[in-house]
Amino acid sequence: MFLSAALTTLALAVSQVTAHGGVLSYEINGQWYQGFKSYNTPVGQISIQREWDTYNPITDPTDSFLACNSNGASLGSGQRSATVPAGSKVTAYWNQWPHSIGPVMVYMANCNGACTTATPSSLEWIDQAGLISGSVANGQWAQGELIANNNSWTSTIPASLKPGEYFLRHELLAIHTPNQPQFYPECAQLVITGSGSSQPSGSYLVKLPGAYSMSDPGVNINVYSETSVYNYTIPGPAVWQG
Ligand SMILES: *[C@@H]1O[C@H](CO)[C@@H](O)[C@H](O)[C@H]1NC(C)=O
Ligand SMILES: *[C@@H]1O[C@H](CO)[C@@H](O)[C@H](O)[C@H]1NC(C)=O
Ligand SMILES: [Cu+2]
Repeated sequence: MFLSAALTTLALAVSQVTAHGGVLSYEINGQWYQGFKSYNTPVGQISIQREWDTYNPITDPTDSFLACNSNGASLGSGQRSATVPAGSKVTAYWNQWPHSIGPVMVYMANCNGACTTATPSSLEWIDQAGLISGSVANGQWAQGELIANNNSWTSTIPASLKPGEYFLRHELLAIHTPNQPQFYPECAQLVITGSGSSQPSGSYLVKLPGAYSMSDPGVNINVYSETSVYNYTIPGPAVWQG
Protein backbone atom coordinates (compact mmCIF):
# COMPACT_ATOMS: atom_id res chain seq x y z
CA MET A 1 0.00 0.00 0.00
CA PHE A 2 2.70 2.44 1.04
CA LEU A 3 4.90 1.37 -1.84
CA SER A 4 2.21 1.76 -4.48
CA ALA A 5 1.33 5.24 -3.19
CA ALA A 6 4.99 6.21 -3.41
CA LEU A 7 5.22 4.89 -6.95
CA THR A 8 2.14 6.83 -8.01
CA THR A 9 3.66 10.03 -6.63
CA LEU A 10 6.91 9.37 -8.48
CA ALA A 11 5.08 8.68 -11.76
CA LEU A 12 3.19 11.97 -11.38
CA ALA A 13 6.39 13.87 -10.69
CA VAL A 14 8.06 12.39 -13.76
CA SER A 15 5.14 13.23 -16.05
CA GLN A 16 5.19 16.82 -14.78
CA VAL A 17 8.89 17.02 -15.51
CA THR A 18 8.38 15.92 -19.10
CA ALA A 19 5.48 18.36 -19.64
CA HIS A 20 7.66 21.41 -19.02
CA GLY A 21 11.35 22.28 -19.02
CA GLY A 22 14.20 24.73 -19.32
CA VAL A 23 17.64 25.43 -20.79
CA LEU A 24 19.96 22.49 -20.04
CA SER A 25 23.14 23.59 -21.83
CA TYR A 26 24.69 26.26 -24.01
CA GLU A 27 27.04 26.34 -26.97
CA ILE A 28 28.77 29.70 -27.18
CA ASN A 29 31.36 30.54 -29.79
CA GLY A 30 31.86 26.80 -30.42
CA GLN A 31 32.31 25.85 -26.76
CA TRP A 32 29.84 23.74 -24.69
CA TYR A 33 28.71 24.78 -21.23
CA GLN A 34 26.71 22.51 -18.94
CA GLY A 35 23.69 24.19 -17.34
CA PHE A 36 22.55 23.92 -13.74
CA LYS A 37 21.02 20.52 -12.97
CA SER A 38 17.59 21.29 -11.56
CA TYR A 39 16.08 18.80 -9.11
CA ASN A 40 19.61 18.45 -7.66
CA THR A 41 21.25 20.25 -4.79
CA PRO A 42 23.27 23.29 -5.86
CA VAL A 43 26.07 22.10 -3.55
CA GLY A 44 29.03 21.10 -5.71
CA GLN A 45 27.49 22.16 -9.02
CA ILE A 46 29.71 24.16 -11.38
CA SER A 47 27.97 26.10 -14.14
CA ILE A 48 27.72 29.41 -15.96
CA GLN A 49 23.96 29.13 -15.36
CA ARG A 50 22.17 30.40 -12.27
CA GLU A 51 20.23 27.99 -10.08
CA TRP A 52 16.70 27.02 -11.15
CA ASP A 53 14.89 24.35 -9.25
CA THR A 54 12.11 22.78 -11.31
CA TYR A 55 10.83 22.40 -14.87
CA ASN A 56 7.55 23.99 -13.78
CA PRO A 57 6.46 27.34 -15.22
CA ILE A 58 6.04 30.65 -13.48
CA THR A 59 2.40 31.56 -14.06
CA ASP A 60 2.26 35.09 -12.63
CA PRO A 61 3.83 37.79 -14.86
CA THR A 62 4.66 39.79 -11.73
CA ASP A 63 6.33 36.86 -9.89
CA SER A 64 9.43 37.96 -7.97
CA PHE A 65 11.42 35.13 -9.60
CA LEU A 66 10.55 36.17 -13.19
CA ALA A 67 14.07 37.42 -13.89
CA CYS A 68 16.04 34.17 -13.50
CA ASN A 69 13.50 31.57 -12.32
CA SER A 70 13.29 30.17 -8.78
CA ASN A 71 15.52 30.68 -7.04
CA GLY A 72 17.96 32.32 -9.49
CA ALA A 73 20.77 32.17 -6.93
CA SER A 74 24.48 32.35 -7.63
CA LEU A 75 26.21 28.97 -7.25
CA GLY A 76 28.79 30.60 -4.98
CA SER A 77 32.20 28.99 -5.49
CA GLY A 78 30.74 26.90 -8.34
CA GLN A 79 29.43 29.91 -10.25
CA ARG A 80 31.23 30.48 -13.51
CA SER A 81 30.90 32.96 -16.36
CA ALA A 82 31.62 32.27 -20.02
CA THR A 83 34.14 34.73 -21.47
CA VAL A 84 33.12 35.40 -25.06
CA PRO A 85 33.71 38.13 -27.65
CA ALA A 86 30.84 40.44 -28.61
CA GLY A 87 29.41 39.18 -31.90
CA SER A 88 29.55 35.51 -30.77
CA LYS A 89 26.74 33.09 -31.53
CA VAL A 90 24.95 31.65 -28.52
CA THR A 91 22.84 28.51 -28.79
CA ALA A 92 20.69 27.44 -25.85
CA TYR A 93 19.53 23.81 -25.67
CA TRP A 94 16.33 22.82 -23.88
CA ASN A 95 15.04 19.40 -22.88
CA GLN A 96 12.55 17.91 -25.36
CA TRP A 97 10.32 20.99 -25.41
CA PRO A 98 6.61 20.04 -25.36
CA HIS A 99 4.94 23.34 -26.32
CA SER A 100 4.85 24.75 -29.85
CA ILE A 101 2.74 27.86 -29.26
CA GLY A 102 4.42 31.04 -28.06
CA PRO A 103 7.44 33.31 -28.45
CA VAL A 104 11.11 32.80 -27.61
CA MET A 105 12.76 35.77 -25.92
CA VAL A 106 16.45 36.38 -25.33
CA TYR A 107 17.62 39.17 -23.08
CA MET A 108 20.95 40.47 -21.87
CA ALA A 109 21.58 42.69 -18.87
CA ASN A 110 24.67 44.62 -17.90
CA CYS A 111 25.60 43.73 -14.31
CA ASN A 112 27.47 47.03 -13.95
CA GLY A 113 30.20 45.12 -12.16
CA ALA A 114 30.38 41.50 -11.04
CA CYS A 115 27.36 39.39 -12.02
CA THR A 116 28.11 36.87 -9.28
CA THR A 117 27.00 39.33 -6.62
CA ALA A 118 24.26 41.02 -8.68
CA THR A 119 20.55 40.52 -8.05
CA PRO A 120 18.79 39.63 -11.29
CA SER A 121 15.44 41.24 -10.42
CA SER A 122 17.03 44.66 -10.02
CA LEU A 123 18.57 44.59 -13.47
CA GLU A 124 17.48 45.98 -16.81
CA TRP A 125 17.24 43.88 -19.92
CA ILE A 126 17.34 43.94 -23.74
CA ASP A 127 15.08 41.75 -25.92
CA GLN A 128 14.62 39.42 -28.97
CA ALA A 129 12.18 36.81 -30.87
CA GLY A 130 8.03 35.78 -32.13
CA LEU A 131 4.87 34.53 -34.31
CA ILE A 132 6.57 33.47 -37.52
CA SER A 133 3.73 32.98 -39.99
CA GLY A 134 -0.01 32.43 -40.21
CA SER A 135 -2.70 33.26 -37.70
CA VAL A 136 -2.45 33.34 -33.92
CA ALA A 137 -4.78 30.32 -33.78
CA ASN A 138 -3.12 28.17 -36.45
CA GLY A 139 0.25 29.73 -37.30
CA GLN A 140 3.88 28.80 -36.82
CA TRP A 141 5.50 30.06 -33.64
CA ALA A 142 9.10 30.54 -32.60
CA GLN A 143 8.69 27.67 -30.13
CA GLY A 144 7.76 25.33 -32.98
CA GLU A 145 10.95 26.42 -34.75
CA LEU A 146 12.90 25.80 -31.55
CA ILE A 147 11.56 22.21 -31.42
CA ALA A 148 12.40 21.68 -35.10
CA ASN A 149 15.93 22.92 -34.42
CA ASN A 150 16.81 20.16 -31.97
CA ASN A 151 15.14 22.03 -29.07
CA SER A 152 17.61 24.87 -29.49
CA TRP A 153 17.68 28.58 -30.27
CA THR A 154 20.64 30.50 -31.67
CA SER A 155 21.18 34.23 -31.17
CA THR A 156 24.03 36.60 -31.88
CA ILE A 157 25.40 38.87 -29.20
CA PRO A 158 25.46 42.36 -30.74
CA ALA A 159 29.01 42.89 -32.07
CA SER A 160 29.07 46.50 -30.90
CA LEU A 161 28.14 45.69 -27.28
CA LYS A 162 30.37 47.31 -24.69
CA PRO A 163 32.61 44.77 -22.87
CA GLY A 164 31.69 43.81 -19.31
CA GLU A 165 29.81 41.28 -17.21
CA TYR A 166 26.30 40.47 -18.37
CA PHE A 167 23.40 38.19 -17.67
CA LEU A 168 22.07 36.25 -20.64
CA ARG A 169 18.42 35.37 -20.15
CA HIS A 170 16.41 32.94 -22.25
CA GLU A 171 12.65 32.85 -21.81
CA LEU A 172 9.90 30.76 -23.36
CA LEU A 173 6.38 32.12 -22.90
CA ALA A 174 4.03 29.18 -23.52
CA ILE A 175 0.49 30.29 -24.35
CA HIS A 176 -1.21 27.01 -25.28
CA THR A 177 -3.55 27.21 -22.28
CA PRO A 178 -6.17 29.97 -22.75
CA ASN A 179 -5.51 33.00 -20.54
CA GLN A 180 -2.96 31.09 -18.42
CA PRO A 181 0.51 32.16 -19.53
CA GLN A 182 3.52 30.04 -18.56
CA PHE A 183 6.92 31.70 -18.26
CA TYR A 184 10.11 29.62 -18.39
CA PRO A 185 13.18 31.84 -17.81
CA GLU A 186 16.79 30.78 -17.20
CA CYS A 187 19.89 32.97 -16.81
CA ALA A 188 23.58 32.45 -17.45
CA GLN A 189 26.55 34.70 -16.81
CA LEU A 190 28.78 36.06 -19.55
CA VAL A 191 31.91 38.18 -19.62
CA ILE A 192 31.80 40.04 -22.93
CA THR A 193 35.10 41.06 -24.48
CA GLY A 194 35.90 43.23 -27.49
CA SER A 195 36.22 46.86 -28.38
CA GLY A 196 32.53 47.78 -28.66
CA SER A 197 31.11 50.83 -26.94
CA SER A 198 27.35 50.53 -27.53
CA GLN A 199 24.76 50.15 -24.80
CA PRO A 200 20.98 50.22 -25.09
CA SER A 201 19.20 52.95 -23.18
CA GLY A 202 15.77 54.40 -22.56
CA SER A 203 12.81 52.25 -23.60
CA TYR A 204 15.05 49.30 -24.58
CA LEU A 205 15.67 48.68 -20.89
CA VAL A 206 13.08 47.07 -18.64
CA LYS A 207 12.85 45.42 -15.24
CA LEU A 208 11.60 41.91 -14.57
CA PRO A 209 9.26 41.62 -12.83
CA GLY A 210 7.78 44.92 -13.95
CA ALA A 211 7.74 44.80 -17.74
CA TYR A 212 4.93 42.23 -18.12
CA SER A 213 1.36 42.19 -16.88
CA MET A 214 -1.89 40.27 -17.33
CA SER A 215 -3.20 43.22 -19.34
CA ASP A 216 -0.59 42.67 -22.10
CA PRO A 217 -2.28 41.31 -25.26
CA GLY A 218 0.51 38.74 -25.73
CA VAL A 219 0.35 37.50 -22.13
CA ASN A 220 -3.36 37.16 -21.32
CA ILE A 221 -4.45 35.53 -24.57
CA ASN A 222 -6.68 32.73 -25.82
CA VAL A 223 -4.89 31.85 -29.04
CA TYR A 224 -7.66 29.49 -30.20
CA SER A 225 -10.15 32.34 -30.55
CA GLU A 226 -7.76 34.43 -32.72
CA THR A 227 -8.45 32.60 -35.99
CA SER A 228 -8.30 35.77 -38.12
CA VAL A 229 -5.60 37.66 -36.21
CA TYR A 230 -2.18 37.57 -37.87
CA ASN A 231 -0.18 39.67 -35.43
CA TYR A 232 1.14 38.81 -31.98
CA THR A 233 2.56 41.40 -29.60
CA ILE A 234 5.58 39.97 -27.77
CA PRO A 235 5.63 41.41 -24.24
CA GLY A 236 8.59 43.50 -23.16
CA PRO A 237 10.74 46.07 -24.93
CA ALA A 238 11.72 46.38 -28.60
CA VAL A 239 14.75 44.38 -29.76
CA TRP A 240 18.02 46.30 -29.50
CA GLN A 241 20.12 45.60 -32.59
CA GLY A 242 23.40 47.05 -31.27
C1 LIG B 1 21.03 18.14 -30.36
O1 LIG B 1 21.15 18.67 -29.05
C2 LIG B 1 21.96 17.92 -28.17
C3 LIG B 1 21.94 18.64 -26.82
O2 LIG B 1 20.63 18.69 -26.31
C4 LIG B 1 23.35 17.78 -28.70
O3 LIG B 1 24.11 16.97 -27.85
C5 LIG B 1 23.33 17.20 -30.08
O4 LIG B 1 24.64 17.21 -30.61
C6 LIG B 1 22.41 18.01 -30.98
N1 LIG B 1 22.30 17.36 -32.29
C7 LIG B 1 22.60 18.02 -33.40
C8 LIG B 1 22.39 17.19 -34.66
O5 LIG B 1 22.99 19.14 -33.43
C1 LIG C 1 -2.83 42.82 -32.98
O1 LIG C 1 -2.74 44.22 -33.32
C2 LIG C 1 -3.81 45.00 -32.78
C3 LIG C 1 -3.67 46.41 -33.36
O2 LIG C 1 -2.41 46.93 -33.07
C4 LIG C 1 -3.73 44.97 -31.26
O3 LIG C 1 -4.77 45.74 -30.69
C5 LIG C 1 -3.86 43.52 -30.78
O4 LIG C 1 -3.68 43.46 -29.38
C6 LIG C 1 -2.80 42.65 -31.46
N1 LIG C 1 -3.06 41.26 -31.12
C7 LIG C 1 -2.19 40.49 -30.46
C8 LIG C 1 -2.61 39.09 -30.22
O5 LIG C 1 -1.12 40.89 -30.07
CU1 LIG D 1 4.66 22.61 -19.86
